[in-house]
Amino acid sequence: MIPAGTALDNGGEVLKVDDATGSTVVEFRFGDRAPWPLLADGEGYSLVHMNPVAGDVHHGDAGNWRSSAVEGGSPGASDALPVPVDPAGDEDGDGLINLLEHVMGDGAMFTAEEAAAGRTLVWQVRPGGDAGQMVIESSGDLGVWQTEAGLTGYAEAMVGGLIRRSAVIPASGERRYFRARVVPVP
Ligand SMILES: [Ca+2]
Ligand SMILES: [Ca+2]
Repeated sequence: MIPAGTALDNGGEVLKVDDATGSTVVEFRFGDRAPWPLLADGEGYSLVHMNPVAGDVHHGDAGNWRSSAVEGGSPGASDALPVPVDPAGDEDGDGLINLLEHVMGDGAMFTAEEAAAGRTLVWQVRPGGDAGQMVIESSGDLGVWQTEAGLTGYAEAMVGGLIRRSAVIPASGERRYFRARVVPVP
């Protein structure tokens, strides 16, 4: 238990939970820089583990955490959205499968804009859409795709109940394509 009046460090720190017999249940470090959820870094939102019942939960992996749906989090309860009954179906007939819209919201916005910092990818995810994980991939030829690791300047804001994320694409002089892929969380 964490004593009242104390708080986790907004700069990230090691968390260790022991059980009554003193053996360690979990020990990991959380961070406050992307890809860790930026809204949980002093903005009032909680860090929420997206798949806490899985056998191997990788607490130290930023991709398994998200910001809470509302400020202050939801202590004692889950704020996860109901898992789509038919993940591969298209309930509203707009060509986007239910799992994609569960994770990225209706219409699944993923676009590029010109910003002061340069060409910027902008996308949205639904807080609580935990049945899938969004991965950004890039390609030079639309044939071979790889997980994009070169984005910089991550930013995050809550807009209309969706988490709006953006990241700057480093200028390379070469044509690059980006796509968002949503993979089911087992
Ligand atoms: Ca749809
Ligand atoms: Ca839709």
